[in-house]
Amino acid sequence: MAVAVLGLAATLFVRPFTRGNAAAEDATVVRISMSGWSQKVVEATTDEPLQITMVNLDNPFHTDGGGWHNFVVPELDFEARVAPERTETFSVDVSSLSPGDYPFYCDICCGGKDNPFMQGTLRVS
Ligand SMILES: [Cu+2]
Repeated sequence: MAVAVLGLAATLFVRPFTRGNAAAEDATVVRISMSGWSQKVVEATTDEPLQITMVNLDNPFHTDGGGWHNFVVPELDFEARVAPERTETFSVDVSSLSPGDYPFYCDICCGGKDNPFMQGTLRVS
């Protein structure tokens, strides 16, 4: 009983700080803000899905896009959005791609995909 109560207390204590901010252990972590991606090249292999954790550093008071960012891979028709000051981990299935370089970008803010800071390369091997 004591263990259960402690467990519940721990859950209640921890949850507000982790909800929406859980990063998968093996995920590739990229940070995004109005000044661009922390990583211009993200590597993946065709034999396993890319686990990517996107950390949105911006707050909701940005007039351009309200602080939201997204991760778009046009080649895959893939889009994931991350709310201001949140962290999301998602899985990208790259198995349909041939090895090579593919663009990714954020097109919510700052000139979108035409802004060099909002672009990167998905490198598939
Ligand atoms: Cu953005």
